[in-house]
Amino acid sequence: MNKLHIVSNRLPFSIVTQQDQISLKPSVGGLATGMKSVYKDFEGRWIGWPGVATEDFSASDFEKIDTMLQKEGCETVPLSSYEVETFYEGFCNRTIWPLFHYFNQYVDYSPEFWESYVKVNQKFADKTIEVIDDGDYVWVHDYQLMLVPGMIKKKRPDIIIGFFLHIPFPSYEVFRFLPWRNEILEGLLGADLVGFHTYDYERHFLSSVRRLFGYEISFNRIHIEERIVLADAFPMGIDYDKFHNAALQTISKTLREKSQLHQELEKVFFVSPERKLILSIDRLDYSKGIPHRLRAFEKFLEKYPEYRTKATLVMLAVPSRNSVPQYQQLKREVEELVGRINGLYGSVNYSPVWYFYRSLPFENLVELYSMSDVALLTPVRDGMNLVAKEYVASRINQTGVMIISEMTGVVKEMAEAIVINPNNEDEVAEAIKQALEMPVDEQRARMAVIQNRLKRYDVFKWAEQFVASLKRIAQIQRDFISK
Ligand code: GDG
Repeated sequence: MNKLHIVSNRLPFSIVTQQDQISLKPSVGGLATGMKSVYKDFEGRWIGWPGVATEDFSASDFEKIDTMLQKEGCETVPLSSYEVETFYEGFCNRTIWPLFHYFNQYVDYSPEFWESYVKVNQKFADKTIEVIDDGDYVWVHDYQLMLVPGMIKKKRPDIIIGFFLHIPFPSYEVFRFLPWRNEILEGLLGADLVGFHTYDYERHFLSSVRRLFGYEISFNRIHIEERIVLADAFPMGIDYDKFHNAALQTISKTLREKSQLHQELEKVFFVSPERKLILSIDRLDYSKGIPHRLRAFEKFLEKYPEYRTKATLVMLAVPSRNSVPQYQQLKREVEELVGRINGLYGSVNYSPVWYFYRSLPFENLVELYSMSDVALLTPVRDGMNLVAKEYVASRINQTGVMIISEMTGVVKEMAEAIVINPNNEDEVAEAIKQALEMPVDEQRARMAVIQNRLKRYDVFKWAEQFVASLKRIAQIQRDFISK
């Protein structure tokens, strides 16, 4: 049996310590859900970091963690706090993340970060090489591990490797700023299949390969001496049924079963039945365009005073990367804007913006999705944006309107939504009005089309198709060598 091993920065479990007892908590993110379905079938291992620095535990506790993870099919790559700081918070989140999201002015090109990135990628590659048997497949994930495919290929040229990038691949004119652009491309080209959310990212990648290395490229095949590398688009889906079924349960709950948040939201409609909820959910990240959204909402209230008591923006900002200065600055900016809007247009009975700076349990997330009339998502750059897909999956009676930024990957699958440029605040303000006034028939017609599309291509299909392509490329590679 050929196994498939998954390599990602984080393992699909986090470590929980309660009263000196260490336990594992499964992650619920999109990647973990999609991958669990494939890696169990292929009997492979999951190689990754458990999310805690080695110094945070005694050597014996770390061994315990390692053993627990081994039992779950995982191989641990331990990272010291210096590595967490320079590799993860450094090169990943202060170099690659801003550059690939077109935030040039935020990029930190410290050579110390780069050196750590190389060393940590080598650790991941070495651990993977230890577990590979002949004929196995490897699937490496995301921007934290772009050198890993090349490092594995160097030692095991016979192994078929896939790589998937979860964030945008920027245009060559941006990518070329990176002092280590050649090394990153060489790393990626160690894979036999390089996957992206959209065709645009694939195109940018191919153009960087052509311009930096001059390799011959026919359609999406890159010819490198004795082998070829295939680039392709695989738009990531969500666990559609999970969200849909949870939303079904939410609307059928009796009063006693309802969460406190659910009851609070219902009270609003009880007091003012005409009130509409506009939902905004993201990690607090500068790529998500949160200040743009707030300014557009402010403009909307300024321009259409009749909505001043009728529209509430429910904004969930999930804490993220607090140690990076730009994230601290963004938090202050968002809080100031929320304060300004509430100060200007709020009254005893009405708060224009309900702002939550925290992460909510899954149940509450689905309640927000299913009770909001409009989803307002305005990233200035976003690889995909799974929140948009989750909102759609949670709309049981097919009402609800999606306003989505044209700078996201998800927009390619949502032509029926209201598509906006997040930098055009007047356009966003008009879109809010259009969404709030959209006739129910039109809402249903648009929503039904998007729902059908997302239901068909869910996260399981996504993983299945990537793996099927990986197997096809194994054959193409063999044919190519025997020619
Ligand atoms: C990266 C790329 C790409 C959010 N708040 C809570 C919560 N969430 C969950 C959502 C969703 C996930 O987090 C966020 O996913 P996104 O795709 O929207 O954004 P990123 O975190 O930036 O993800 C992105 C993605 O990778 C996948 O390839 O789409 O472009 O940037 O699943 O549900 N979950 C819970 N409570 C919260 O408060 N439980």
